[in-house]
Amino acid sequence: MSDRLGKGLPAELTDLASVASFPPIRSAIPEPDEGKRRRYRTIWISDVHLGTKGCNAEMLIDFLDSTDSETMYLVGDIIDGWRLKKKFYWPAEHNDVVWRILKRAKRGTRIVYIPGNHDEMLRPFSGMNFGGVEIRRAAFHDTADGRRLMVLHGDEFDTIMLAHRWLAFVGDALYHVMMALNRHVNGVRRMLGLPYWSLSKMAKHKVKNAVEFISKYEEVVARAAGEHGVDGVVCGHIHTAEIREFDGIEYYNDGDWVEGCNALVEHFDGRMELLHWPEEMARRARQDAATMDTAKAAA
Ligand SMILES: [Mn+2]
Repeated sequence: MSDRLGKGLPAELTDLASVASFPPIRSAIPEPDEGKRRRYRTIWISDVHLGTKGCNAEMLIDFLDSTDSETMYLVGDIIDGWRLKKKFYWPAEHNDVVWRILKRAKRGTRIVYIPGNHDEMLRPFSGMNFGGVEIRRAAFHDTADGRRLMVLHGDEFDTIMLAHRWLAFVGDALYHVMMALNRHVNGVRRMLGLPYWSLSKMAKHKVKNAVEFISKYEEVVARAAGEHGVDGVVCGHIHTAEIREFDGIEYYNDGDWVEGCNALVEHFDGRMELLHWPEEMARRARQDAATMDTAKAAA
């Protein structure tokens, strides 16, 4: 018997669909009303890695509950099919993220999902729509001020970057851990009268390479987009949020929801901005505290 759709539903997806109860019928964390949300013309998010412990789902839920847009691009690695295949992990908050995205589509947000390498099992469905979510291999976005941007996940350039590929796993976070470890180890060594150890040098060499890797990647992606005749490119994949320019081609990376918790947004006049959600949450907490103090003083 054939329970497979079209060209064949990949086994990973069948498993995922059955265990993750897609589509989720309700949200574990109640969604606040839509009145007070910040509205943008466009929102881009990527590298959420649902299905892994690294995913900052609660912060993403806060972001989704605080914002709205006419269009939202999911720029790949939203669901980590690789990791889910090895070890199944799907807490209620991860369902809540999916639920909120589908709810947005129902409310009228145009949702374009461009699968990445970790959710590549969805790539065969490019061109199809699921619950108001358009699956695309790549997309072109026209900004309010008339620029044309190419939107893709960004793993397309891994082959070009192959020589440095392993460095993609050596992120800033690891560097900071190494530096902290280095300080600690050398503090102890100094107390014991031992000479300085070279972990720091190794780490610095690695991070220098990591910085070069990121910069090179950004340039490769921007130049490739330039060859398509567009004004700029939006991608994700390397978990490093950035806005920069290479010879007149704009490069936008919307970051991730593992480490940085970033979103790229387009305002209604076409202005682009990178949001760092942990900072936004901290600012809101300070404002709430100030409001409480004012209320207390008035009472
Ligand atoms: Mn990726």
